[in-house]
Amino acid sequence: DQPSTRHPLTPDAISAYDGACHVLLDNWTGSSTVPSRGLYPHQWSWDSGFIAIGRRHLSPPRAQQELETLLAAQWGDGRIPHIVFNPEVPLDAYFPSPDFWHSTTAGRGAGAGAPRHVETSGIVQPPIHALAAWLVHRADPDTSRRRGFLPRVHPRLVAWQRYLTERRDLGGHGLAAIVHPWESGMDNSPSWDQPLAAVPPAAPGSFTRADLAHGAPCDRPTDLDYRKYVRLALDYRDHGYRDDLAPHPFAVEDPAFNALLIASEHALAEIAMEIGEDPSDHLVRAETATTALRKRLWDEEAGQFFSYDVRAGAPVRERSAAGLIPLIVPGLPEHISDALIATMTGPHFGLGTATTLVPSYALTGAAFDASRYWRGPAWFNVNWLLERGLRRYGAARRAAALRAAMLRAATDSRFTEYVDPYTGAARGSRAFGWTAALTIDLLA
Ligand code: 9YW
Repeated sequence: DQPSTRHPLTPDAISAYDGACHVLLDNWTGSSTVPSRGLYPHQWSWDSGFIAIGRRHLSPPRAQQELETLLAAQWGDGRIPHIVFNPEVPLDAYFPSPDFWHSTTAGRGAGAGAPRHVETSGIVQPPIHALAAWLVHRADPDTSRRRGFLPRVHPRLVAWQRYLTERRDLGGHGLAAIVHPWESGMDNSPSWDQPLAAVPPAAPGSFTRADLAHGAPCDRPTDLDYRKYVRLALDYRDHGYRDDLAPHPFAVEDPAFNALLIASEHALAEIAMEIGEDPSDHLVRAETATTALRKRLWDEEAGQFFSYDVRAGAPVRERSAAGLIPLIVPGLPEHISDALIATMTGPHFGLGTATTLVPSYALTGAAFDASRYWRGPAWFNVNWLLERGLRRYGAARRAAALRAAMLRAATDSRFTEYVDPYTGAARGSRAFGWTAALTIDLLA
């Protein structure tokens, strides 16, 4: 973890803290936290990572439980599913529901070792978990040691990272590939338009979207996007979620996903040392993946990382904020960290000039849309990662301004899911878990 400054408790800070605590209390189910009561009523993988990072300041045992509830749904092959379904929630509250994924059905999830005691999805989300576990431990090492938290989660986190670096190295260059846009956590990013182009959409009317009951259609992915998401997920399911059998027509190396993989490998090294194990394997793996990230995804001329479309054998030259997130990776050469900060604050992302928060996609990009989900709006988890990256690479003044802007936007919008990057207007659902949790982390 990087040193963070202690911040004064102003009346604004107290009210932000209070509001954020309420969201986390309201969204707690007894064993984990829902991202949002209406729109996302189950447990989501990377949400739980961010939420645990905020919760560690309120209740280290609950932050540990958040991660352990998720890890209890880990599959035999090491994957951590992107959704763990709450059996008490009606099937029609969220699409795709357990009767779509069929994780516990023989011939479906069973072949890849899906657990029998709980219904889950069959795809994954970005691997923030080892980093989250380490930060949760650091918040209260005594409680963590007394409860045996790290020795319990370490083998599961190792299996998760190995699943990604071994079974998901579909390009063969030492990076993990995502096989579905939902796996990026940035569902409808313009970076997926090209790799999705040849995917045949599922038939219109073959499923019912539940998300439109909770959000404005112009803030959400389109129907055509959803039809492609459904097709990819069904194909994967019908191959038993087996990475050795599934054809994976969508296979993309995403810089944000891989940056979190690397940050988590560094966290595993810290965890190994804390529990008396040898960290060297983790450090070697982190180093190897960092070299692959630079070789394969860095674009010197663009001053940012791009995704790589494994099927097309070519980079996707769309300026997504995912291409800035490697700023969280330790040990980048100065020319890369300088270029990332210059791109973030230059005309493409406009931080500090056109915007106060980094948009999810470049303001200058042809597909930019200030309202539509991951095609322009600013998200709190992305900005939280970038704030850490700015601090890591010595841009303390910029980091402080970004932190202040995030706190303002989070409280003004009642902890909304995402905001219009120009106006700060709230978009998506309110009382959103990671927005509240990361507010608490920024204030702690
Ligand atoms: C969906 C829960 C998830 C996030 C993703 C976000 C969205 C699910 O919500 O995906 O139904 O579209 O894109 O990052 O984890 O908050």
